Amino acid sequence: QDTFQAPDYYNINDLLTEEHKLIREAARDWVKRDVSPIIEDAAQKAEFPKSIIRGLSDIGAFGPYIPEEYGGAGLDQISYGLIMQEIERGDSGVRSTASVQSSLVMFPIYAYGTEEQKKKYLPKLASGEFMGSFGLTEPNHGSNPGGMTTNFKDKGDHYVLNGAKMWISNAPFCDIAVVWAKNEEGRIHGLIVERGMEGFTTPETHNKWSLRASATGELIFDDVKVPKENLLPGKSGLGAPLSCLDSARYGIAWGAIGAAMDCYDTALRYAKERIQFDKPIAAYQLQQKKLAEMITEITKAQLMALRLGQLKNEGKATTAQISMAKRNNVEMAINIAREARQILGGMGITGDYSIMRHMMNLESVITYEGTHDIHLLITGMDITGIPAFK
Ligand code: TGC
Ligand code: FAD
Repeated sequence: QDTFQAPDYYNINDLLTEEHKLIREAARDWVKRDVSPIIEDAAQKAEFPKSIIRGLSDIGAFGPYIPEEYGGAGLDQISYGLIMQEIERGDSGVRSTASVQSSLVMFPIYAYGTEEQKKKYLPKLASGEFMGSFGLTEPNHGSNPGGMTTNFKDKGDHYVLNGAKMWISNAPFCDIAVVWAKNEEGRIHGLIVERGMEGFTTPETHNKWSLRASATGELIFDDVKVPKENLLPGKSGLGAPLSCLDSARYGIAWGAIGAAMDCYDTALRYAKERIQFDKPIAAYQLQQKKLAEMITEITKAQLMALRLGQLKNEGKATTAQISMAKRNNVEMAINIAREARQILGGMGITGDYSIMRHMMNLESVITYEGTHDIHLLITGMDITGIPAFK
């Protein structure tokens, strides 16, 4: 049974609206009921549990901030963050699926698509009838997506797409992919590629020790004919995919708090119950130091995420502010997972507890959506005005 109790040391709850709390409770209840009982088995088997797609849609995790007229939940950015926090409390892989669907597939179609594209795809993505993936990373271009070689040529009434994307969440089962590719002038555009188009394949990536309950794969394009109406006309250049990353990275800044809260809650409970040398291990200063530092770091991360959410609601959050929160909160979560695992001793390495799964998942979270190093360099560039990437 999932007995999770969310830590809220600074009464951050009081800063939320009634709507925020209702949305968070609905997501929390759903994770307890439908995710926690099945997720360890899915991770052990390295299978994405498709049974949760409907529930993700029901709690508003597919397009939380996309307007209701397109099937989204029409919520604010803090609600979006709270949903991501609760889902990642269950598992980072489940949050990945929601992040990709919302911020990397629905957002670019909503922001840069035509009215026809929005009507055709967004309601089906919001309901989970269509699942999407986002192809930016390539085998030879990860941190440097601007160097991509995937390309499309204008053939009169259609485009022909060639190339390959790697490390793509949801790829093995996606119905559509938002793919970033260069035209003949080398300008980056987004194209909607549909499963079934000839020459489009999505082989799964196996043998992952991280994010095992999320399906990862490649997107391979071998002379794929893409109708011209599938190009996203609203924005081109590297800034178009990077703007989608802003939204997903913001969600991760909240999501990581969920994983950290779960590790802390599990470790605190265990420390109070586990007796060694005739006392609960929570009575020893070394364990208290770990737990006290965890709750301090969680509280700082919660405040950072909430303030960032307020800035996002006002349309004022910058890319660099989002990078700082993603970087800080994921590192916070991975450190807490490692400390919490130690508090559980040998039990910490088993699947009877969620901590080791969170710890392994967070190795992906600290790498994708911009590595820990890249986010540090984004902060460095912002404060000095000098890009140190190249
Ligand atoms: P740079 O020259 O800095 O920028 C190119 C153009 O883009 C503009 N721009 C942005 N526009 C909107 N939003 C942003 N956040 C933007 N950041 C930059 C910029 O102004 C410029 O515009 P213009 O008009 O001057 O051309 O680009 P660069 O090539 O030097 O690269 C900068 C760098 C390294 C920060 C960027 O490439 C980067 O962020 N790299 C990391 C790649 C990354 O995060 N990939 C993620 C792939 S998706 C993923 O991981 C999904 S996991 C999903 C899950 O399961 O949750
Ligand atoms: P590299 O870019 O090769 O980096 C290797 C190391 O070099 C890192 O430590 C990095 O920080 C460092 N480094 C690179 N450049 C610099 C520099 N300029 N200065 C200092 N250090 C540097 N991508 C998508 O497009 N869509 C997805 O859905 C998606 N899902 C993913 C799911 C998973 C499970 C994983 C693991 C990845 C996913 N990615 C996805 C890809 C992810 O975004 C990339 O892995 C990430 O951007 C890093 O690229 P890379 O793996 O090629 O590493």
